[in-house]
Amino acid sequence: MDTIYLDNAATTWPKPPEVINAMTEFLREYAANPGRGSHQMSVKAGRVVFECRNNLSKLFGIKNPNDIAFALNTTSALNQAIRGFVKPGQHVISTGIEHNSVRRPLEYLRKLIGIEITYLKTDPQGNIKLDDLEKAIQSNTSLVVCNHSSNLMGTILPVAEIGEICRKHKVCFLVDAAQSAGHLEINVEHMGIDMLAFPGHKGLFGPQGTGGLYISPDLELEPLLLGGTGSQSELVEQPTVRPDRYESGTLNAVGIAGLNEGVKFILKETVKKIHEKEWALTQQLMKEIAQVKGLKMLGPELGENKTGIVAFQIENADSSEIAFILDQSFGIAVRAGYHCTPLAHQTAGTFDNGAVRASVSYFTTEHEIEQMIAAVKEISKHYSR
Ligand code: ALA
Repeated sequence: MDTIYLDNAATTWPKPPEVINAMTEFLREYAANPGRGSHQMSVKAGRVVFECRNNLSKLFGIKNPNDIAFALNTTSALNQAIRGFVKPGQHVISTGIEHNSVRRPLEYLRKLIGIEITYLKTDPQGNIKLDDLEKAIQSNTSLVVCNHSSNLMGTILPVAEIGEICRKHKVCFLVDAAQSAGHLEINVEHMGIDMLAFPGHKGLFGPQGTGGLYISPDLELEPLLLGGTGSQSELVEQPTVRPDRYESGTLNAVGIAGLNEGVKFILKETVKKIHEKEWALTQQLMKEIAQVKGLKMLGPELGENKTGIVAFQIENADSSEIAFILDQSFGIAVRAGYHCTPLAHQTAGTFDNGAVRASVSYFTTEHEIEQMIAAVKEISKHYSR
């Protein structure tokens, strides 16, 4: 049985063949240390890292590629951003649909250095009111941090409008692009984004262990990691030069070689086309499973804009059990439970039992969605009373 892979919000699969080829070529022909030696292999490894930074800059409207620091994933990028920026006594605003990768660093700082946090009220579909944001800003507010799209519901937050409010009040704006990079248009200049944390292994089609953080040239963060940067080795202190300041230790250059091809693939296909296809697939799935008795769908209604995520609960059924049956009996991979976002589950009213989440990618086919629909209909029969 071929796997029908609907867990793309966690990690996209399959990857474009170019990604795999570039990684194989890197390992076979020039897997030396980038930015460390002056020999030809090292220079070639450094070049692919440089090229990837350039392509990411094109994708996100970033002027200087050196303002991007590579990271292991969105979580490490968010930790660098939050823990490197927020100071004792400051106030941070976030929302009721954040991932633990935002919530936990914030709560850690609350305990450690006494920061204040406001989570904006969020409706059950995951929407915030911009008015509430304006009202929540205090004289000591230094940062607004939110996701661009919810990893539970696919809800899209109005980041350009939030960015405008942040600019007006001179508050720094950090966006968690875990579910939007490669899926939705992002332009840090036009959207007023000061820091952008993004994964490589999701919408950008890179391998796991890749991602990054854009840091506006106007900001100076406390680096989370200190150590070898391959530059200014004579200094006792961490260099200030970018991106080295935020990239201690050998980079995952083989992963970045793959990510580079993933980003090139997106630039070629266009984010618009990718989003349109993913949205159409969610609509196909939502339209059909909405008719299943006892099924509760989370997030935006049919016809509304969203990313490629469809989460649901079936009455009388445990979400993990549904995911297990989908996998074992139908060969369909989804993710169930709390998706590292208890906040969003509280907002959606599914904190009791979690939810089943199906997430599509550009490579998902209509036929695969038809099979998912048939499976959900079949499984639900066993739970209807
Ligand atoms: N944060 C990822 C997800 O939503 C892993 O599944």
